[in-house]
Amino acid sequence: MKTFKRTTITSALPYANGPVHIGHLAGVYVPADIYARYLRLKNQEVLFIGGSDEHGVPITIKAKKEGVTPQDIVDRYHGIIKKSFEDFGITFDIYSRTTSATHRELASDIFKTIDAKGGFIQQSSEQYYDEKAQQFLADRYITGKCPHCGNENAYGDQCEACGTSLNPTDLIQPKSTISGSAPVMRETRHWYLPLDQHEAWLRQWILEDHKEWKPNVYGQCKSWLDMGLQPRAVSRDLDWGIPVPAADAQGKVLYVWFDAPIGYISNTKELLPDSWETWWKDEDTRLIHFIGKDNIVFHCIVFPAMLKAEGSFILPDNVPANEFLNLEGDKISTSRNWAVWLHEYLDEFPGKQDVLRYVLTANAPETKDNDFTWKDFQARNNNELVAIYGNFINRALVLTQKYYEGVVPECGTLNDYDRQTLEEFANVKADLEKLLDNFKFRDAQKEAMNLARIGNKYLADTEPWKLAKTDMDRVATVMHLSLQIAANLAIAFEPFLPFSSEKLRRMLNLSSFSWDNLGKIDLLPAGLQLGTPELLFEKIEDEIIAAQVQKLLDTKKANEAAAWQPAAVKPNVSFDEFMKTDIRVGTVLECQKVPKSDKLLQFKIADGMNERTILSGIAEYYPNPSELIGRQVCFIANFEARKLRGIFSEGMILSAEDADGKLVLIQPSATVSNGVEVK
Ligand code: B3M
Ligand code: ZN
Repeated sequence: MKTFKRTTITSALPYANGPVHIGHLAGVYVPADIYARYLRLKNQEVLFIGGSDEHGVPITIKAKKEGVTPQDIVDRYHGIIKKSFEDFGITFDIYSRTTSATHRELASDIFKTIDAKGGFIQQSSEQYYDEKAQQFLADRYITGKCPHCGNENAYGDQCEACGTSLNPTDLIQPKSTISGSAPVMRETRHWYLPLDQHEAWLRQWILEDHKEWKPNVYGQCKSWLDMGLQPRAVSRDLDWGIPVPAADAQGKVLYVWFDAPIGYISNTKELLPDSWETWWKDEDTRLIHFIGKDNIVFHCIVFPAMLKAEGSFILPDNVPANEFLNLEGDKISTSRNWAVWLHEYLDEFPGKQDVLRYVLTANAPETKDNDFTWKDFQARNNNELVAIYGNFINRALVLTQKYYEGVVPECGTLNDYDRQTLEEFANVKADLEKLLDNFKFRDAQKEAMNLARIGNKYLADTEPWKLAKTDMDRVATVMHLSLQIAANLAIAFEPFLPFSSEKLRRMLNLSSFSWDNLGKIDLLPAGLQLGTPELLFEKIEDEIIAAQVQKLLDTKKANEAAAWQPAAVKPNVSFDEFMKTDIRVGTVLECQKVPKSDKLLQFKIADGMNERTILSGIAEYYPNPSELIGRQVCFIANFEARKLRGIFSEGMILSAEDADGKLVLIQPSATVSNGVEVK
């Protein structure tokens, strides 16, 4: 294994067309931050680069929808995203953006260098053009009928009804979303990166030289390479992006996936105008990309091919991509608002950044898609953070306060049980390193929690509160060791739970705070005055969780209502057939719930001739049935009588069923005589 002098860590640049949610955090930013913090604690040279991806078609579509400019959109979301990351303690050395001047210039320069070296080919192709709007249409700007499922509103790249990915030419009766007119085919020329020419070295570099990459990453690369690589267009006909720096490039910009990864480099350059090249060109620098699985091909194949074509850059040493995080069993979706947004979480759980960081790492989708549920969130908080880690720290500090006024007591002679406990955590440092070095953050966090378990068990077994009655020497030793374990926890958890570690560090008055100290038992000298004990974590009650679950249920309902479509019309009936159904108006005389039934209401109706009893399954929509007394309703008078729950129902009362399934009674718009016919 080659040793490196420094590490450049990048994390995917989120599109600045919406806020960030727990899926982003779990898949990319928390792992990248854990890694960056870990290396810094080890006193290694690290640079952690982030930023917003501010080009691309979705941003222009969002702008158009809102009647603002794309710049307005990215300004808004860049700010929100940047703040969310700061709030969650993601320690970027810089968080910049791809609309910066530095980026624009560097992306242009890299394009020019590759172009000058003959690293691109140009190809013509036919693409849809909107003659009315006088512009070429990106795939997303074309809608039409899906050839697979018949959905009338499929997009040029995908049908959202059946999930099939499409080409714009697959659409039946395509339409431009800009002018509404039917687009025509027109020839256009673009620059392509001839990936086919890079295939041989990519095969060697990934499949032979990087067998250590995560199986999900390696496997995806292998299947791309085995399918054979094709030239990829790196320019687009669009008016939002970085203009293609070449002759005859009017109206063309760099494809967003060409400029975005260069953002890593330009953000480094913005931060370190004089030394940025050390982080990107020196063979002693190790480059690590943290991304989600949908970005693997761009980071493992396309971007390396760009860097190679340019000629002066290093290639990534590893790309620890994660799979996806689902939310309560469903795919996270921005358009369906099926997400836990970071800025909303912080409003609703102020100060609880570490709880989310903990849960997301405990459930990180490292090897397969994983699920976030609020119940699990609560359980991990209450049963792990509070009951194990928090409880141990609290007992250690409160007892020290009680017996020694918060001063670290002298350690006496260790007994066998002390030694056995110390042995158990002697390996923590090595174990943690092995996991962290291999991007196994879930297991690493578990290991840190095990250390807290050891501490908890030590206190539970030694019971210093009982010893205090008989043997204060022994209490001193137990508390001394417990406090050393607490200090170790502050270090071990720092990459994962930085806010709590900071708090704990203050409470322990812990000055030597580095990874090297992990596993030592002399971190807090006897005589040291500790700070005031505070709770590290607090229990989260059922109501709080129920409210979050309800919020998601409301979202689901709203989505269903938005997606609602009227049922297809039934086959025609003749006038005579219709007249066979005898619909009449009557007045409600009595109305109550049928005992032991959630659904049924029992009505007594004045039907103009007599009174009749009708049962209707609308109880859940009318919680106060007596309110209905005196109302007029429509009912089918010649509906065959049926016995329900031992009661004869003589007719059927008419209701309309709303999009969300709710039933509402049909009532004449003015009072009429009981018994009149509805026709
Ligand atoms: N913006 C896609 C994404 O947010 C893209 C990543 C760019 S990384 C250079 O998933
Ligand atoms: Zn379809």
